[in-house]
Amino acid sequence: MKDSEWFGLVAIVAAVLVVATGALAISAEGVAGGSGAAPVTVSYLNLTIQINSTTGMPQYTPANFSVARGELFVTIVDRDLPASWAGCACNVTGTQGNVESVNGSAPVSQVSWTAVAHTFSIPSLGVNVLSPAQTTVTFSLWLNATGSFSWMCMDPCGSDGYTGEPMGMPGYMAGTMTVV
Ligand SMILES: [Cu+2]
Repeated sequence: MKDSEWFGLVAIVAAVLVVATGALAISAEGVAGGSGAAPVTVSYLNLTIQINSTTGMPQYTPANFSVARGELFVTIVDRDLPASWAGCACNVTGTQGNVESVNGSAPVSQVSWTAVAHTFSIPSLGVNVLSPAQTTVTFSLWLNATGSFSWMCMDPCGSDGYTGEPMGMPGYMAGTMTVV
């Protein structure tokens, strides 16, 4: 091998190493959600929807909660009855894969409007999850930013549809998710 060929080979190997190192750095950032080498934080949130025995209105518990930035696994246990929301497009959005699971089902991107009782929606994050009556819903969110995010139920579950209680009522069908 001539000297010029040898130097050429060394240059090619060096270039390949540079490219490979760059790819590793990119994938490590991807796994950590763009925050360098920091480990991914995984947290869990359990929400229940049941009829408040005093007011007789369906209520999310808890309504105000804190979660960690990173990957969040959410479970909603819905003990209410269906609302027969005829205007519902009932598409799942903003969750990982834009899907949810109902009673442990394979992931679904849509739920029948005849089954839905409430939603868990965070408009500022594009999140919309349908909660069918008498089911357990599971889904996951990727939370990139800290801060306070308002959530609400978009299903007209109020006494007179969209405006009556408990629609929009803090502590019942609306609240704040704080990401720390
Ligand atoms: Cu509701």
